[in-house]
Amino acid sequence: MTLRDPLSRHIETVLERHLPPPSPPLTEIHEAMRYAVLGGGKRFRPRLVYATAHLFGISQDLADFPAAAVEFIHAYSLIHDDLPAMDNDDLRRGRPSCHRAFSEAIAILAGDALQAQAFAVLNHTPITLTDPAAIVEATRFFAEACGSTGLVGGQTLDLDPHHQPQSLGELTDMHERKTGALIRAAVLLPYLLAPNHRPDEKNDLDRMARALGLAFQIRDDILDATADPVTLGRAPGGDESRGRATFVTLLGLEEAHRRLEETIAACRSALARFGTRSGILESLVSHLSLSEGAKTGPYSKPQGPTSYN
Ligand code: GRG
Repeated sequence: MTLRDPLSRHIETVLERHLPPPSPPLTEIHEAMRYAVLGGGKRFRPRLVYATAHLFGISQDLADFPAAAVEFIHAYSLIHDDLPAMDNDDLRRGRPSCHRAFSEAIAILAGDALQAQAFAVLNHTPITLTDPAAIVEATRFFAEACGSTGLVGGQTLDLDPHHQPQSLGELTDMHERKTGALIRAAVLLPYLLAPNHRPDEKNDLDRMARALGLAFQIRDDILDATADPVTLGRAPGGDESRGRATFVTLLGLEEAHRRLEETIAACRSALARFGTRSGILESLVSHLSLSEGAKTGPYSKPQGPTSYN
């Protein structure tokens, strides 16, 4: 985890602020929640929230709430994904996964509590900074992204051995839910919360968000097939060894690389109408590139503007 740039430090502070203290009688569950959230991670989703907030000119104070909410959902999904009933992974971010560091029961409950906490935080968005109706709309949208047609639906399809994706279309549909829905929420929540947002800008933003979710997953599949365990923070080749289709198993490595760069280009094209307002968002998009010529490094260490205001 790098804490070098101001935005990284800010994100850690915001996440910490919205987590319950590890004190009796709930010390263990709160420690497990803190372990899962504060134990590293590249913070891609909160960074996306701040980048889109910048695009729509909304304050960091306002963006803090959706930023914490999306990261809490992400942390819960990783805790549950690692459980024996799901992927049964012992390692997450280079450390024992939550159920290994605590118990299975505590890990399940920590995930449950983080999901509730995400919605609590989103609903604490100050009404002095945005319209209460916008908070209601954002909460509804967020619930759909997290629920059985979004994140949970994608995970359900991924775990079903009888319905493994056979085609690129089926694989893309599964990942639009499993990985894409939360990335889309990270992009669209600031738009929904922005006072006086322009409805005519939503289509291009949404097109960008969907392409970004896809690019993120293609990149993750390429890294899973090629990176070493230390870089990954987990055992590589997990999906393939479980017999699951990935963009690499369906397309081959070379074509997966080509699709990744093509999808990143689609993100940039969808952002074109926003001009310089989308500079920080575009820089995050660029960090997903794995091409030799890419000037940027991993998105954990952005080299562009690190604070969005
Ligand atoms: C349990 C409802 C439920 C859903 C789980 C997100 C997910 C669905 C499973 C995670 C499995 C996985 C490795 C998916 C690939 C994409 C992904 C979410 C990678 C991890 O995200 P990063 O790289 O993680 O942003 P860090 O550690 O940086 O936060």
